[in-house]
Amino acid sequence: MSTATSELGVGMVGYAFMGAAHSQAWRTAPRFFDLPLVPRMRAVAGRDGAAVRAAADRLGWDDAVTGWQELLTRDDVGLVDVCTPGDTHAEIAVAALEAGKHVLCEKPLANTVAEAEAMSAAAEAAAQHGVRAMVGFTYRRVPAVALARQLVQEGRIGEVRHVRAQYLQDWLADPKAPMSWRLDKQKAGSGALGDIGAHVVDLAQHVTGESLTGVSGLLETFVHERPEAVSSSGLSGVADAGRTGKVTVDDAAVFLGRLSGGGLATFEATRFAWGRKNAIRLEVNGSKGSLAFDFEDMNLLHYYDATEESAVAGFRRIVVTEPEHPYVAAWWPPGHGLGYEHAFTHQVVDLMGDLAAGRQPTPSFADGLRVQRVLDGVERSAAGGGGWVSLA
Ligand code: SOE
Repeated sequence: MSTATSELGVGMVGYAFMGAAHSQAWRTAPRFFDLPLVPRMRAVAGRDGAAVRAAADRLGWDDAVTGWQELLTRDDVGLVDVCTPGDTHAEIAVAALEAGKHVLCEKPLANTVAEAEAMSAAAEAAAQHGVRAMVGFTYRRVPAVALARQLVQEGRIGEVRHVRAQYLQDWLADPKAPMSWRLDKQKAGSGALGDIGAHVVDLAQHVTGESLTGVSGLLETFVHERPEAVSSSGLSGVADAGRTGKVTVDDAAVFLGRLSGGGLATFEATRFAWGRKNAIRLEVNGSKGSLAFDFEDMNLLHYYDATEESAVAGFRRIVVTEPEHPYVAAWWPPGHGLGYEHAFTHQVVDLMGDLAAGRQPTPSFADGLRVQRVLDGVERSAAGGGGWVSLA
């Protein structure tokens, strides 16, 4: 293959927290992994000319442009990476697919089921021409999570009986923490439910290989008004003493569901769990054993094998840093551990491999739509007081 055909120009829209995480992944993936298709960081788009130029320099992009539409007409851009708030995902992703650009889009796929349906339809049409779309449910690519899925697929825990999934953060537990776009329904679609609940819904379905067939849930907003932010960085911001804004999304979501294989699942998503910084906890109990993961100890997977003699059976603590483990061989010697950013790098690695092979990358926009339908089901259930909503 010539050098020209083994490169893919990338254009990214947005350069805040997610844009920074994606940038490091585009930069790092070809340095640690032998990729069949090498990404080139061609241009980043944002509305503020000076800020986007500074971001391009800081994050390592060749060029900065002030309109995302410009990425669609550039010959040196073959993939558009959407790292903007949810209210712009559908417009950008559909236009990019129609322009023949592959798309990687941040999660949740969209703010509504209707938008997600349009995106999924656009992705299906584009796939006819070899143009691919993927949604960024990144935590699938944490090695311990990938190992958990592998063990379920190998039948190590038998039939899935329970999934217990939580995503706990505390960055909004202080009522004085300032407003952000993530608290605005117009921009974010929903609150904890879509921002972090979406991740655990995807993980539950991905790790078990099953689908949620119905849900019942409750949503709550604990703090309805907050100071506006004068500036923000990552998830924190500097509060404006004089102005307040209205929170129009949920602060927390609890819900339960049925899995297609007959198991039961419970979920909790909140930014009000003091002391829990990014606790993504997933426990799966099967007919022959259990698996447990907590992102705050992300290099570990706990495995209980119920076929062992009861006198010596117990949760085994697997340190997921061996070269045999998913993704790990490209990194450090055993025991040296990986972090949050590595999952983004693995996302790029898998995407490049799939594009080079002409395969559909996962999670696809259809998978993103499946998650969106679950989120919508929880919202409908909560609006009606918590009754059952079938997703069949
Ligand atoms: C905020 O809660 C957030 O940044 C999410 O939007 C991300 O998807 C998650 O990875 C970390 O937390």
